[in-house]
Amino acid sequence: MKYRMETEVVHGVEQSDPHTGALSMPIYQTSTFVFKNSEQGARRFKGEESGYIYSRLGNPNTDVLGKKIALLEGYEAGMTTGSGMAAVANVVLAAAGAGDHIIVDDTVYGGTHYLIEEEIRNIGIEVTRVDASVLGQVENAMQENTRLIMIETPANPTLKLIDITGVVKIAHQGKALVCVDNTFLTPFYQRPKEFGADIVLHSATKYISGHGDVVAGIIVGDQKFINHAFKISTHYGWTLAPFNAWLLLRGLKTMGLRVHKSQENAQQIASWLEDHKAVEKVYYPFLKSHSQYDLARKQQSGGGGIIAFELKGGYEAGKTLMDHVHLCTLAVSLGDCDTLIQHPASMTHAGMSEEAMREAHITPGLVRLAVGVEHVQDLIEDLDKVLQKL
Ligand code: LCS
Repeated sequence: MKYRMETEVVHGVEQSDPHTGALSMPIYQTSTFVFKNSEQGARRFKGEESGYIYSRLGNPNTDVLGKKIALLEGYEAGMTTGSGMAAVANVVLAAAGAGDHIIVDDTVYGGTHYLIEEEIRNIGIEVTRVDASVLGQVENAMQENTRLIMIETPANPTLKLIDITGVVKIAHQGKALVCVDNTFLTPFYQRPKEFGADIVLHSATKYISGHGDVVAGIIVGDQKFINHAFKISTHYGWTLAPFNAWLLLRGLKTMGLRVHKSQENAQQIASWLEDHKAVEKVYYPFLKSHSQYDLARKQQSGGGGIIAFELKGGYEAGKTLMDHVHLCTLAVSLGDCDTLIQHPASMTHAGMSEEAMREAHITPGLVRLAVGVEHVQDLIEDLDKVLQKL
């Protein structure tokens, strides 16, 4: 990176239109691209000439977005997918096939949990779930045929952290790649590449978009891995639409402003919640009370915008809070300008068995707050009004 992150999100990777000089990249809303003649068509299909063919196989908007996130995360190459879940599936399929083994942390986004349990196991990929915050468990799970270790740090929704350096060391003693889902922190607050991770993925639906109007995914890694993963994407066809890529490029320009504001708000709200009588425990990486505070300080440059907290009143208190806040919007997702609140036990993780929920450390009174960019005092007053009555 030539400049600091706040500058690169605006300027990194040329986007202006060479034909008209338009500063904002045009939306290449096209399914196909015209060849000058049959010779050119043949050369492009054979890979002898660079250029576009058909938007599932590449489009200027998606290409620039992939390159831009690769730049921010410090990797050689990047690609986009139609959703964060497509990115997760794409990484697994690019790293492992039938007969291979993968290790997945026990606390991952609910959708990732279901993908692994209900699809990936069924296609003959062996899976071991571990608590990857305990490195001994990762070490014990390693096999000759382990090809991938998949982690989220901080994990959704408990904000458990995983020592990326430690996991990478174990993986690279064998033949496994490490993929970090960096959705929660973005490259602003954590760059897994600096700790040796091979692949980073994002649900770009979150902070990269920032406005709650797109579903999208990103994968970055070395050129060889991305070439292979991209080929898989062209086969499955989970391509990101050009307009959605354009919205993400637009959202990216303000990402610095948004993530810093959201983090500043989150740090204040987390400290305030810690002293509240209705709250049993607050989980926020940059609170000294977080059991992995030292690790947070080592591998993160900020605490991020997501807080989890445990209500003394358990499940019922969680539901009451959901039903009575006004400014904090009752919705899943995160990373938007709007503050979003959700209660995993009755919402995102409601379909999980009690045992799976216990394994993922989802307790009945756990609340997740994805802090937005509003005035922090308004958010505190909105929460306090309900918490006082619990
Ligand atoms: N990875 C993480 C860490 C996520 O939080 C999500 C979605 C995904 C991957 C999947 O991305 P998507 O396909 O939705 O773009 N997380 C959500 C959440 O916490 N609530 O709603 C969606």
